[in-house]
Amino acid sequence: MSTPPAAAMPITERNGMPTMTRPSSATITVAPANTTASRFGTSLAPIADLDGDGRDEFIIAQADGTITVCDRNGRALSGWPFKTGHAIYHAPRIIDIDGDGRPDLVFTAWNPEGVGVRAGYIMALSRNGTPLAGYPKYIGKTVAPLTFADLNNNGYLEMIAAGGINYTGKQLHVFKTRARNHIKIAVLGQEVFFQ
Ligand SMILES: [Ca+2]
Ligand SMILES: [Ca+2]
Repeated sequence: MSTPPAAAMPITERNGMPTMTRPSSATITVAPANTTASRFGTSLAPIADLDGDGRDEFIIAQADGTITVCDRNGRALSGWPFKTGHAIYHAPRIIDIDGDGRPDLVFTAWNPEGVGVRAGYIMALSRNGTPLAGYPKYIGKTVAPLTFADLNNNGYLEMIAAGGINYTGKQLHVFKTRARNHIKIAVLGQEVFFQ
């Protein structure tokens, strides 16, 4: 099911962040899809309305493997934090990876004590902080954020992960997902799709 794309809104930049402005009043700032990890595992916190109340939450990933979702007052939402116990070097991607209409958090983690393919994995969490079916997916040592693209042009995004460092298996992993080939955000209470 899809909704026709809305009329384009002017996109400018403010404080280094892409900003879309409606001529009348409202301005929203959209976090970058990929935020840059430093060697210490810190990164910008993505924002998304995970609980559907119309207000964005902050998603914070720490180098010790803790993912926390906080409301605008800094309070952790129910079900959070989620502790992997393994290093995370980038901010999670917020994407509806299982196609149920609710946003999920997806990221890679490195387990230095893991051997071979168990040294790293992709984890996907529901907005309530529970692992999705089929996760984790073990791909060997991995520290890079995930990339999503519709490689076979079927309307669904494939998930692309670089992994396998110090592992003799595949170095690049591609997984099918149920995420659709568009980005959906809420603007003034209306859903807007960007292809
Ligand atoms: Ca919210
Ligand atoms: Ca979902």
